[in-house]
Amino acid sequence: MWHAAWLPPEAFRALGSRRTVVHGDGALVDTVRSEVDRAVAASGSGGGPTYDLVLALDTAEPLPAEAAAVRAEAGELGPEGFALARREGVTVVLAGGPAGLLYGLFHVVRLGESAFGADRPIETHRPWAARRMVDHWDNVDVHPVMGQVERGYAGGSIFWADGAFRGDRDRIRAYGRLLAACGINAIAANNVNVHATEARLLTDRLGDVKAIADTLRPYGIRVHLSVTFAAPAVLGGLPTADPLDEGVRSWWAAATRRVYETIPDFGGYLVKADSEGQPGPFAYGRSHADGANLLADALAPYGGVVHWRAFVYNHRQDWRDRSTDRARAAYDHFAPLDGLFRDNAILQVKHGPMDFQPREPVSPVIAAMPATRLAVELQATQEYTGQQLHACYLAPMWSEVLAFEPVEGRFAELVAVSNVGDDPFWTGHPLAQANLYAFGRLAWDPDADPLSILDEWIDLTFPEPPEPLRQALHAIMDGSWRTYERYTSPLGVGFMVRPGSHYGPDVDGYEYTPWGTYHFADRDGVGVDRTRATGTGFTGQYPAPWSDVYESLDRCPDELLLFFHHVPYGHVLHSGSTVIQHIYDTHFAGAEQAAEMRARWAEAAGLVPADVYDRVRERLDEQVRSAQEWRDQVNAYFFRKSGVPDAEGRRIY
Ligand code: BDP
Repeated sequence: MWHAAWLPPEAFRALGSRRTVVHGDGALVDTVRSEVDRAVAASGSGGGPTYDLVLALDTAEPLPAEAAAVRAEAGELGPEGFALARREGVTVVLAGGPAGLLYGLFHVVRLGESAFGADRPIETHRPWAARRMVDHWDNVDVHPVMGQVERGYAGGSIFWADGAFRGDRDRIRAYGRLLAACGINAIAANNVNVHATEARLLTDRLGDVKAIADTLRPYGIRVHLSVTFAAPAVLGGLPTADPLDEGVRSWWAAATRRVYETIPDFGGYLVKADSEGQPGPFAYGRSHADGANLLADALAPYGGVVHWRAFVYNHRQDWRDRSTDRARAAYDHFAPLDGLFRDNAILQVKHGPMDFQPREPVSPVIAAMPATRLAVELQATQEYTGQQLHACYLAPMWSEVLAFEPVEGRFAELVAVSNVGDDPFWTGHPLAQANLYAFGRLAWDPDADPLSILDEWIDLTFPEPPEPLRQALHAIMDGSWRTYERYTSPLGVGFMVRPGSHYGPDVDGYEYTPWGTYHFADRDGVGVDRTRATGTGFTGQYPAPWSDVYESLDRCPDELLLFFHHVPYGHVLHSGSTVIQHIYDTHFAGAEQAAEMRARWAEAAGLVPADVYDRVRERLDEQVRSAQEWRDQVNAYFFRKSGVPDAEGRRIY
């Protein structure tokens, strides 16, 4: 069995003790009705004598007077929007479409009793992004190195096990509820690295995709599929997968027609091409616009979209050749293609120029492609942020990305790599649930405050939380991303992780490898010179004034200093500390803060279910151990390189 995560029955208490009327028809409205019925049944109250909650589609006829009044004032709600008001003892949710009714219902659940108190003036809610998507890096076959879920830290896949569809529809349905309750409306059901079995999901294994789509549809979630660019060759037996070849174009058209015959509301394709060994258009001398447009054209008749990933770089670099810079790659490949993509091709860009490090600047690609539809990809699965063994609440980082001024308004969709598996707590670390929840809420409203979102998650997950529990959770989670940043690689330099697994420190693990992920530490200094003046020129990929801010040693923010500059250990930061002393101080502080986090969790004993308590406790033990390991290795490494002692005289090994 599995935990109810942020939808335990108690979260529906306020709803369950009401008499509710639902107006409207259709599958999603039926879902709303069944949610209401379930809440009423669980409360055992049978609801009040007269209705005090109206949930209505704005097209429903006739509407009760209260809802008709809201309709008269609500304005355009859109297919997923809703209006909420409370007047004369009746709360009204009026939705522009069935999905909006579902989101309105979950909003009432979030509000709890406060939805039924004093009068509330009419407020309208509409999602910022039309698509709010999670990508599952789930394999159908167990991959010999990556396992069932690539970079998965929460057990097996909820969709696939050992080469087949798991068939556990109850679990998939429960997952759909969780996603809908935080506003997510699309998933990709398989890994972007498409191996032989996964490729066949497009053809003879399409029935499994249909089963997932059918199960998630009642929660307003559309299913997308990762496909291999080589499909016409590997599945269709064609001699080529050249995007301009007529045979290839017809193959994709026919394959896509079959997909839509089977799954009429299929979302579209997700493609990782010419990246880390995946096939792509480069093999045929074609551009990535040619590649993306091929699939976009096949999908267009059905309203489908292709998400084409911008994560394209050379992973076989010569580390001795300092002229290449992996950070530049996505921009160099894609910025010249701006304006060449079809309307239903969406370029999916990782939020940073490298690869989901705990601290990176925002990718310059996002500001460079005004004539292209863009999605920003975040990583909920904690590949580089503690692998769901460490508590690391990522929403504050994501908020910073979303608020970065040059990219605001430049992209229209958010995607997260999923952190979910078949673990009873869904995410391995129970507190990692908050990352998935927060992702959905930020995709709905990027301006939402990450700490308020955390409160929402706390209230839903541990209904009516005692104040000490709320405080302990905030003490542990609010600053956990910055704490993680403190005890791992310093000042934005990244990648001091163990190669392959990406867990734990290995200070030089990637330094002399082909992956393009270097820190260049020597006896004099550390950091990557990405300036135009003397370095790789990466700073020039940003618009002004950011290109100048990052170029300038004086103006570059401390936390990104080593991402953009190679500096001596004695370089003085804006904070007043030297780089070397900052490294020592933050690593001692980060490890201490991890220990404090563990101490605070003791306050939650008896206030959360015992298995949740124990699981979090175990993981905090590991976090404390691992943070000390990071501290000791990073500090010892820089002490030995630099020979500079710690000003505080603390022990460095
Ligand atoms: C990297 C992961 C790798 C993924 C790749 C990607 O290490 O497993 O396949 O990203 O995003 O972070 O395609």
